[in-house]
Amino acid sequence: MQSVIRKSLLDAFAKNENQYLSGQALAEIVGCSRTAIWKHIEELRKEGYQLEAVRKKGYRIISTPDKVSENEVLLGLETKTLGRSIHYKESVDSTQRIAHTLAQNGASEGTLVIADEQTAGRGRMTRHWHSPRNSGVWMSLILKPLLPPQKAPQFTLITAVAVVQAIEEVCDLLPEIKWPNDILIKGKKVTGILTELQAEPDKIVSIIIGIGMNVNHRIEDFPEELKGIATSLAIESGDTVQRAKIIQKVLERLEALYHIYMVEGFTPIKLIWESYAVSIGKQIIARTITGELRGTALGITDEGVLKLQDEQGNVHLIYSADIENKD
Ligand code: BT5
Repeated sequence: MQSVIRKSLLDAFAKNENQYLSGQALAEIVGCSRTAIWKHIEELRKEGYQLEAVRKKGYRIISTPDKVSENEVLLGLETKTLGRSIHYKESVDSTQRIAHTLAQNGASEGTLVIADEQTAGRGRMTRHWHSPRNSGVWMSLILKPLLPPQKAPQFTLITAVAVVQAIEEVCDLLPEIKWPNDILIKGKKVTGILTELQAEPDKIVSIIIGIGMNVNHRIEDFPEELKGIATSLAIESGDTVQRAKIIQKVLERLEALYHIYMVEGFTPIKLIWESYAVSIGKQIIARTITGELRGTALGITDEGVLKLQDEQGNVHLIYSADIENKD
């Protein structure tokens, strides 16, 4: 376990990003001797932090290890609320289950659960979500908007926009959104979103947004059944990606979009969402729990519901489905 001193050291570097901090200054901030600081700096190096030491100037963090525990995510995170309280676990069954329990026990808005590995990660309708150790972002975020429960599905779309924007910013790739909850790169799934709800009849108590993002997987890391349909940021960009960095960007983008949504409603989000959507205007098959519908995807309503026009010209509103493009 990381010591309290190392945590306050990292906090100090986070607050003074890109600046050198002298041994003396650090000793004063964390309240120990300069010799102790030196020992803790060595410990941080062993943990994978790259620290530069310059005479007469002090220490500066050059890079952090690819870890997703509290310190790495908080270091440089520019949000007010989202991700400010982090529950990190090396291995869990599902971050969704933990977030549900935390929410039931009164966790505050923005509480984030992150795991290095999920042994029973889940998708929609109890499908399995492949979540191997150390290669992806497996996280669940608790939001508590003062809204009626029927608004909850919009959060999948808001999150999808935050994810594509974050990917664009960190990796210079061109991700697309497949309604309602898939993020694709060149047609392959890189991220899935799972929005779940704790609600009273007329109001949301908590929304639990699960995000599963394949980050540093190589193609051979996927099981056979996913090799043809899944991809990762590293496969597409040719570079490994710092998972903490992408988590930070998702949280920052989501916080901004969430604010816009609460003040101005869904319309501005819908416009951005449409600019990333793959199926709009295309021939699609929508598989819902009650059956299959074929037709043209016309777009989404102001509520985020998919509009599909069948061959007879009837327009159907689709609240939840798996979509397959036909052209
Ligand atoms: C989703 O479901 O896409 C939502 C996935 C949400 C996962 C996150 S991880 C953190 C949090 N904790 C959890 O336990 N879950 C959330 P759905 O649209 O139903 O897609 C599921 C389907 O995607 C599966 O049936 C597979 O075909 C495919 N799949 C499974 N693992 C995948 C992966 N790692 N990458 C790409 N596709 C995958």
